[in-house]
Amino acid sequence: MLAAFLELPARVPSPTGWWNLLLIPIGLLFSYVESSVRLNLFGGPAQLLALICFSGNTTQNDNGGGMAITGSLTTTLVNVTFSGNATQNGKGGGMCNNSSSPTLTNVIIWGNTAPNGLGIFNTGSVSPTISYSNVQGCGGSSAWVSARDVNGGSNIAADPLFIDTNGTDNITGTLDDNLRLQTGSPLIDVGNNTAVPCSVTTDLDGNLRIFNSVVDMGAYEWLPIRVYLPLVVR
Ligand SMILES: [Ca+2]
Ligand SMILES: [Ca+2]
Ligand SMILES: [Ca+2]
Repeated sequence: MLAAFLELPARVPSPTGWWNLLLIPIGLLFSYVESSVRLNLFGGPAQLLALICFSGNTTQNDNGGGMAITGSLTTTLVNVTFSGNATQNGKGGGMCNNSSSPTLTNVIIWGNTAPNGLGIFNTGSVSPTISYSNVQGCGGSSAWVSARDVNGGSNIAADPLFIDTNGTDNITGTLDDNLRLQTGSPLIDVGNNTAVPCSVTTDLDGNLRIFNSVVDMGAYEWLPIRVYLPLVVR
């Protein structure tokens, strides 16, 4: 069980954009990374990353367009979304695990680009465990294709049906990017509730984290759109 967050999200500047930063007892939690700078984790205390969208992060020559984890630290990712990240000449458009074996649950890695290792690139002695997640190209748990990632079960490989990955400005990595799930997304109600830290009660929008009894994959929980017709009084 994880203790409650110490602070509500606070916007802090990154070298070229901004991050929302949460502090939790076991380390730093970045709730949103949206800049041209990817997140790098090097050693240090155990890290929990939850309710995060990595979108539009790029690197020229390094591995891991969205983030890179280096060293033998304990990293847990829960309900994190990687989309629209890229490495131009490296490997792993979404993330790179270098001598580190994170645990991924309820995670989406979709629509990231790299010359090699489309979503995840592993190097060194690593064996990330992935479960209840949607990873592009993984084949799903029933037809697992990755020799380096451990299939923890209940994984799928399906178009997430994001609402609009690059938003109304059609530019990936800006504030209007919409990585919420459309109605009918195969990622709705297929996550693992027990992986959600008890201190995480809302999604990235501040809505209920678990709606319809089962948590969705990714940083956002799908909610039905409720339309209320205007009341006409005669
Ligand atoms: Ca945009
Ligand atoms: Ca668009
Ligand atoms: Ca749900």
